Amino acid sequence: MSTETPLLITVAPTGAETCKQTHPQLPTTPREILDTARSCEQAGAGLIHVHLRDDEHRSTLNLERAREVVGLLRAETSLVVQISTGGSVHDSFDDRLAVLEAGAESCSLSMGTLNFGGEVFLNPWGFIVDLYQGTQELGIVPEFELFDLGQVHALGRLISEHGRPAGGRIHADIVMNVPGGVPGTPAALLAAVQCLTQEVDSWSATGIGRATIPVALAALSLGGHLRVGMEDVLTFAPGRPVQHNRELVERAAGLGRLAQRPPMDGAGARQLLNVKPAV
Ligand code: KMH
Ligand code: ZN
Repeated sequence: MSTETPLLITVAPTGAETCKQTHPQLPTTPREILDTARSCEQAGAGLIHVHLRDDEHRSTLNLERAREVVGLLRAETSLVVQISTGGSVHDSFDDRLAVLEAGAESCSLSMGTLNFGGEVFLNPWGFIVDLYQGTQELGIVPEFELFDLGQVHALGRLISEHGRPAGGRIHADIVMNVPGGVPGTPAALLAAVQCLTQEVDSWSATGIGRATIPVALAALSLGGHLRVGMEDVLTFAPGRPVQHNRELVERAAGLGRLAQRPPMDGAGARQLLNVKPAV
């Protein structure tokens, strides 16, 4: 990976944890998610990481809702569509596996259990393997979510025991500053990158909350890609809430241009991850 590589910006617009009632600008309905996706695509995003909400704006993995949102995004944007298999900490393993059937070309795949704030995000080894084999069977390109150094190590184990993913490319996302995970510091990012298995083809990083800017700057300087969005950060600057996911994508694109790494579009993201062209 080089610092001359064009920049993949992933937008994670919704997440599972933030409450629509306290953050009305959070996109939760299929229409709002689609409008956000279009706007973020114009601003430089190449991939969208999708969480679903029900009609009451609560986190859900309902398959019908998943198919609706994925179908809209695939029909109306060129973004690579990545469904979250993490869901919320309350979702069952069965529901997290079933969402592979939503028609998305990519999915997230978390590489281990961790404390997640006051809750526990459960990803035992057997479940990781089931999910991974599901992606291989269905031809879905996984993005490996790495929340701490043990999970970075576990990715090497998964690849050596179960082979390469669908599409052949290994792309990881280092998620930093979750209370319970790796801290959101340049030193921790460097440690994680140095521990990645040599087989990793590309990686992005995201810093939760106030780690967003230090992690972005460190990732850019190490040749990594960026994930931004209201799943991860709700404050644009001290005392200034995020108004729209687009402004986070615009900021990431601006940092990328400064680093002489202009953002890649959906077609570029497909090439990077070896995801089939949009139909
Ligand atoms: N909501 C977190 C518990 C993923 O999308 O795959 C898990 C998560 C990871 O957001
Ligand atoms: Zn997520």
